[in-house]
Amino acid sequence: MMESALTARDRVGVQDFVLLENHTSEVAFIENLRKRFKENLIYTYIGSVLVSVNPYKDLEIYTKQHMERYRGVNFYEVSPHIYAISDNAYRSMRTERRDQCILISGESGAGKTEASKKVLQYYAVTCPASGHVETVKDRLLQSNPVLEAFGNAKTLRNDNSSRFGKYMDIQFDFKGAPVGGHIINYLLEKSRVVHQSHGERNFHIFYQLIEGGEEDLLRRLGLERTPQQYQYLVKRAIPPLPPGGQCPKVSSINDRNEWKVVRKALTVIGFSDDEVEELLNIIASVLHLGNVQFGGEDGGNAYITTDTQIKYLARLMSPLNQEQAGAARDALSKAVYGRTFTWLVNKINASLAFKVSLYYHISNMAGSFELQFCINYCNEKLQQLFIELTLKSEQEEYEAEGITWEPVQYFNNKIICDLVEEKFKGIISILDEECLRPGDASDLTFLEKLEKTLGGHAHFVTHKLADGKTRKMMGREDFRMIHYAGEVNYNVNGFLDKNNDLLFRNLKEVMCLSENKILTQCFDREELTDKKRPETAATQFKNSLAKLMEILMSKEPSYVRCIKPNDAKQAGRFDEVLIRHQVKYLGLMENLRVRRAGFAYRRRYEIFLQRYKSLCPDTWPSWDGRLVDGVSTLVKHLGYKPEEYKLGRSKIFIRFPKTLFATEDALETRKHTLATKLQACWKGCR
Ligand code: AOV
Repeated sequence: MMESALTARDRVGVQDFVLLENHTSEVAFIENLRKRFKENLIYTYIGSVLVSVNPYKDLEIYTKQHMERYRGVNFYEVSPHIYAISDNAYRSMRTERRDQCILISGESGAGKTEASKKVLQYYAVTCPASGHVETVKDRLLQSNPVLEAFGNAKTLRNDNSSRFGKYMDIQFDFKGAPVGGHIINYLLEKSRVVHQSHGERNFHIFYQLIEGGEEDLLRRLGLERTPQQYQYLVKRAIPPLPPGGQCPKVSSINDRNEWKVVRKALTVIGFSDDEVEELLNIIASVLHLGNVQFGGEDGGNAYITTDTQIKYLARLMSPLNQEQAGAARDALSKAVYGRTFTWLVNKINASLAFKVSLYYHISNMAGSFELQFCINYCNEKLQQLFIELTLKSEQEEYEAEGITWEPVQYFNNKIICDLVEEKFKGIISILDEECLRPGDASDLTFLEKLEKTLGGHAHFVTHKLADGKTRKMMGREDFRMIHYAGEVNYNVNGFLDKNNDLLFRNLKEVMCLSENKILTQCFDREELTDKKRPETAATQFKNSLAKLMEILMSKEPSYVRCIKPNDAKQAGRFDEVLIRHQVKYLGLMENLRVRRAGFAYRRRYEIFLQRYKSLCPDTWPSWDGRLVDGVSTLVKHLGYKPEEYKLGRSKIFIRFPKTLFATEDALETRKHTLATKLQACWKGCR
């Protein structure tokens, strides 16, 4: 027997959270997510926002047939899908001629990278192509494995975690064919090059090269096929320091196969064999550099204990003590790797750039950043943008439809953004001030300054209480921020160093003298003569974030909010505590509240009429008059009360889900009765 609409809703929940009976209840929200997750329905909308729960298993929902199903179809007519978001953005770009962006957010392992790949694949398959466009499509797709090899690593939370922030533009010509692309990278986690936490790995490329590199290539690079040989890959514990990653093999990763994929991708993107060799030379040098060990002389100066050919290091580093020499070596490795990564991104960009007179962008942004502080600051900014734009688009729609706007109360997190970025008295300004101050500046003097300037701020807390007493449960080296998503403690240790991100001048000089063409591009001689102090890491990040916000504000956004269902990376496990936390931190309840403040449901007249016209004798089988009159006749016949709906210029707005459900149920009943009648008739005929 056919399942009624009511029982189907009981089983699989609603496909748009705005249709939840009790939209302010977090319990109902999570219950709906759970129902759908159990049925492998990983996607649900909040209006036009897509919420996605990582299934941790391959679902049969990304085939060519699925892509076709979403192509050119109205957003709400098919079940929620990343393809619907992709298609909708593409069509808005073409019909409204406005740049679009798709913003993907969520915590590590929630599925951001996968989602962005699905968007790319959708465009690669469904968009028209002509002439050189095929190569652009290929290059766009092939840029992924390359960036992942150099920018992703196994972490405890995700076997393929992006350790950098990514923003990608795809440019389309007036026919809607992708003709170019541009990638901006943010804050690569460089510290991973020299150290990884237990159970984590360095960037994939190191293992791929060692496992997959051809014999003669490895010989030229002086590499052995054993990761255990390399300090940066498997660090022995040197007391008091704990051991490093210790995790060269991961069951879910096949480095040898990946090597082949990456090597081929480099060629497709347009790297010559010589360039590839130079690139790999740098990767190998970093490994060799990591194996340079220092001992301590009686006088305290370092000497190199490892017998390698890198003699210059000895000369350069001998004025340093053992610890300083090690730190200088690591700083060099980080700088070399970090700059090479940026070079790689620029190189990919150059290969994607095509001059076209008319183009639009569809962009997406995913990622994780070096400093937790920067990640949280970025999230705070994105949340601000999100609420502003959601409110704005609601308001615009009401205005366009001629319906009075009912103001919505919401929490504006500007106060927290200001706390971080405001000139002179924001945390970044104070940090920079300490970094520039000669003399006794340290992480602790930075904390003191924060206390002096920000003590008493509603979103900033340290262990010091106003009356001079100390707050229990808080470390003396910590400050706490009350983010919109919750409280986070930050330990100030290392803040100054990471922000300064300094590299000894003489090491820079050596790099400039290198014969490796990539390195000479990465280390510009002008840098040596430039008297100006380079911008600090936090300020660089603040500025690039401001630029990003500007770009995003100029586009029409779509949102994908990714949720990680459990920490074990297991299929079918729905960990409620973890999910509740993410629902909060992604601001989903607030988003739903804004979206539901006025009307739960809205549809264009023709779509509404088409779906429900059979429920009224006056509109069935067709309505010849004006659409708005047809809808009006229909809903009056269905018994809608005046306070339950409004008629705009092109759409009907329905205030409560129950009104719509009653109509849906009526439709199901009618279909069912019709089917029974037909069956009876059929039997009669036989
Ligand atoms: P992330 O991008 O959000 O983390 P990923 O996109 O790398 O997370 O997803 C983590 C893993 O979850 C992937 O490697 C897949 O195994 C699985 N996964 C994610 N989405 C899907 C899906 N739609 N279908 C099947 N499996 C999926 V990070 O880059 O760590 O912030 O830095």
